[in-house]
Amino acid sequence: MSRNAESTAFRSALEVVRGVEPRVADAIAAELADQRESLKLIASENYASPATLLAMGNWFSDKYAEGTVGRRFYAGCQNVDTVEALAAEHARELFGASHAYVQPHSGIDANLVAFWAILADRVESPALRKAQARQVNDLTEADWFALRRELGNQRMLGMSLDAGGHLTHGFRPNISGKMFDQRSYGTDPATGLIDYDRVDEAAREFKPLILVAGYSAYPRKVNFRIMREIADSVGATFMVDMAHFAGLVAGKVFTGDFDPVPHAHIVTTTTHKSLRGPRGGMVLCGPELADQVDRGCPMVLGGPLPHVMAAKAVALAEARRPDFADYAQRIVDNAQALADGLLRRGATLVTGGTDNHLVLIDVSGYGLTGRQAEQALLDSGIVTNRNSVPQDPNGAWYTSGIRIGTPALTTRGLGAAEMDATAELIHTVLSQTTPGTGPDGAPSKAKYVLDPAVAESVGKQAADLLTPFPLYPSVDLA
Ligand code: DSN
Repeated sequence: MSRNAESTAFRSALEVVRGVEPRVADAIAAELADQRESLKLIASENYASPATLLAMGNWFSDKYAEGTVGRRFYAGCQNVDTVEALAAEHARELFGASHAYVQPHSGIDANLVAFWAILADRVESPALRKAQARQVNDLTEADWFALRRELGNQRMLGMSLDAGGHLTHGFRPNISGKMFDQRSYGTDPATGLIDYDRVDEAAREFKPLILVAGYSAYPRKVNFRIMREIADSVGATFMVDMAHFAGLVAGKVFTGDFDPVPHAHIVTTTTHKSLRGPRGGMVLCGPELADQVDRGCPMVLGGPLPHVMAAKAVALAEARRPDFADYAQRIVDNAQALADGLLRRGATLVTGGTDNHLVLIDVSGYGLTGRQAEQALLDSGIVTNRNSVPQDPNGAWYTSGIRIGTPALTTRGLGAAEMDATAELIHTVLSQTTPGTGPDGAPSKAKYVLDPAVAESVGKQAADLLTPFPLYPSVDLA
């Protein structure tokens, strides 16, 4: 594809939008400019390819397609069938899964589909069986009451939030925490690592219906073979949410015991993080759960987004190319170079390093909260997000951690030398920031003091670091 074609495509699209609402066209162009200028270290973000982005902006957006391929509730879905089938085929081949469901709009949606499929498969409820057999009209009020009672309060065991687990794994601010009776397993306070013996103990004591593995802020690999053995020993369904590290599975950096697909009964993911696709979700499973998973829409989801499924097909095709494996390995090499650079400069890292795409800095070593550190880094042109650390004394709002990840900068082409330079910039900002005080002079967890000259100098260095690695070099909007 020539660079010219990509520039023409995006320029023309903006021109058309500008003809109706110029402020939207301007905001789209400004977003590209902002992304080009910032040192993006948000572990869950990336840059999708021009082909992936362009596959989303079209008339597939106009089509309703509830149901699944070949079994729709609307007529005229033959082209939607084509892209949905292609996306599912690429997903199955890429991950070695027997079934792929590519409709979820996001990670939470994918998890809800998985929860529903597991409940529907596992919970003993005659009323549910009737409902599943499409005999809904035969259900009495008492049946419906029993169905709700039997589905409610099932048990889930997942990784605790402050150890890096995710809200959607049964935590109260999320619907999953209201649906399930949840317990969590943490990490070893000395090493920061998952202690599988403790997970085993918790599973034996709690006897969950679902054991969940997966994380959004744990900087290490998880041994899914051991987790499956634990699930089997208590008769739990083993679910893995690989949203953060799906790209590392796709790129065969995580193989054997660390590849969730052969070990889990069901795997969920987003498609836009390390996998570098469009915003969206996906579910992979074996034949036992496939039928329930395929009921995701309209059971759990609103109408599928065919334009996003088209983009998923494009991105998954890209991830099947040999160069994606090289990309995935470079994500981890970069994270390790960043971790090494921070450690050499005296930073404290949760677990002492990383073997995936993310690094979690405990900024209490710099005398800061996560919120202070996040804002000071942002002032200096470095985009990160604050995150709890295990047993965080500052809670989930202020936190004591900064989470950084390398998928996006690796897409731009930055390598080990630039990661070391990035570590220097982060360390400079954090070591020169001090906690501030509130209006009454009391210590504040949000206010901070950073010399604007330092922020400006770091911002300039960050911009210089990016100059040799233009974002979307094929796209010129001028
Ligand atoms: N919001 C994503 C993240 O940043 O990790 C996960 O939901």
